[in-house]
Amino acid sequence: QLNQLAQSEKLEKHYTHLPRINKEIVNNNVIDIDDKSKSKESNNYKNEWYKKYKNSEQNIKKLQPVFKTNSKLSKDEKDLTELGLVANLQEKEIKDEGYKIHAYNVLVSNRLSLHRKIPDTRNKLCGSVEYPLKLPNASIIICFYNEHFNTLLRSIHSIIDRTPSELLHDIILIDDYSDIKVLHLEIKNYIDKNFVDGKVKLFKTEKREGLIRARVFGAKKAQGETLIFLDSHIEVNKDWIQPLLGRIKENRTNVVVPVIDVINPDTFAYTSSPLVRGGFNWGLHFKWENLPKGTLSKGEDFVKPIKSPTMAGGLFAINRQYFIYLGEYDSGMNIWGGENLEISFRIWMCGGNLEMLPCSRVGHVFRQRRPYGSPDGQDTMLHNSLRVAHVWMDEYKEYFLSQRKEVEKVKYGDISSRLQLRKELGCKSFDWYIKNVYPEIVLPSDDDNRLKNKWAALEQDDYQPWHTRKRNYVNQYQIKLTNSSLCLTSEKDYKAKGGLLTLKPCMRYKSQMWYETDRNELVLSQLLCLQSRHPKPFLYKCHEMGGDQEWKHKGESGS
Ligand code: UD2
Ligand code: MN
Repeated sequence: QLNQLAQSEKLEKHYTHLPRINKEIVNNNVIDIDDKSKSKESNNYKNEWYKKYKNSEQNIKKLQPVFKTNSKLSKDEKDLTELGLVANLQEKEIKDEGYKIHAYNVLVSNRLSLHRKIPDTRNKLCGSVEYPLKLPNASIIICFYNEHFNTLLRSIHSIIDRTPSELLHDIILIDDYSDIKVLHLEIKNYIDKNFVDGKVKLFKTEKREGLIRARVFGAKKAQGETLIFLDSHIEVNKDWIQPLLGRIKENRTNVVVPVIDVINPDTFAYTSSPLVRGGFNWGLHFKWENLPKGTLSKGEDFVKPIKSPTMAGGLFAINRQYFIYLGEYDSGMNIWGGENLEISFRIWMCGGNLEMLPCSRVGHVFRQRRPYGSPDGQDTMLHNSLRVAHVWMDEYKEYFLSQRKEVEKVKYGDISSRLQLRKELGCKSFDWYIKNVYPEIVLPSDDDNRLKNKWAALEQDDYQPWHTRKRNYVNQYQIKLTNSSLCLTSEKDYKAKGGLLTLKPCMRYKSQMWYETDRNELVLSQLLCLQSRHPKPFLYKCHEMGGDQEWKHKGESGS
């Protein structure tokens, strides 16, 4: 019976994973399974192995999986489960498949509560900010395409758990014609069972529209005074909505975004993001950017609205009428990309105001790759960016076009209605936008050196927050006081934040070995950064923003 099973395709797949797991568990006990598995007899061998261990109490115990998720297994498979094999392997499959389809760890997501607690990442001062008693309500629009069930549900529950119900008009889910057909049904069932007040609504597009048209489709279903767009893999944080609605109440032309915290795609750990603003480069990629010097000089600056030249795109709040007045989105744009810069330029150039609100925090799963393409294989980012350039960028569009010679022949569709919109709204020029909203941007005509850096940045899709990117170490050394044999050493525990630094004989202690990173930081034990502060430097959490954690070598000698 087992032999039969082993031949079935499914188990074959399972068996191929066996050696790796066994090696860990059986551990030198009898045999090196990894080696044998490479031999021609590996299948026989595995069966032998299987028989041998099937009845070993001791090993069965060791092989117990962390948990079992196999209500659907056949009886034979259940036998294997007793051995701890199938469940483990199933988990591996779930995880691998999950990465393929969603580009994040669904296994971890499945294990987490749909109501899990997340750290309150706001500045302490946010707790004492007061908002008007009567805030406008919101329709929250979430479009999804093949989203992972539990992750989507956690997004919804986090909203319901952390939004005052009188402010939540409804949550409008738009299934953008997901290929995973059961998804729609499962969500519908879940909604019918769990959200009986009818505040969570589910719609489906008639064909795959892409996130831009799907959002417009959703906005047309909405009746709330404001619209809040969110991605389908997010968790909102404490009191996230009040700052957004408060600011829109002050003036309907305020379009506001929360700080986007990071949900790690592999671990689902929720961490705080630093205060940065949105910019872009001439490849028309969104990028995060340091705040202009002096923006955060007083305590209160950490809770005040911060003007941002662009938004990342996924998460923002806007008065519903104003969204319509401003021309919704460019529905000639396909699937993904470019709409974030388009709406940002449009907001600024046509009389609006785009801001980030530090006291509103929403976590987002930043994945390393986008797990889907466009049905017809179009490079939608390029297609959409061409529309942005031709409608909004006036003479500045040359900076974009000249970089990508191959784009001359690329068709980008009819843009006449968007040009018309620009005229009707009486929008300002792109030159005005650059000079007044984003004067810090480096123009290609600026000096050579800056140009070089800029070119390097061009191809990069830059929306991953800086601090989640891998830190690259370029060097490791001791820091020696000139003409002495004393080295910069962290006192006591090098893991202690705020730790003091002293000079001690150079001994290559762990507390003396500094890593230099490609961002000119000096990191001790791959953990804490050297930060300058009067009257002497100390160790602090790496904030990845340069400034007081940026150290440069002097002149030719490099000292
Ligand atoms: C970022 C934005 C995203 C969007 C995009 C540029 C954040 C956190 N995310 O990329 O919102 O502005 O830049 O276009 O700022 N979706 C559909 N139909 C599709 C494809 C995607 O409904 O055909 C959904 C998808 O399930 C998700 C949302 O649109 O909920 C955004 O897609 P994404 O998460 O792949 O985009 P992201 O975060 O990489
Ligand atoms: Mn996203």
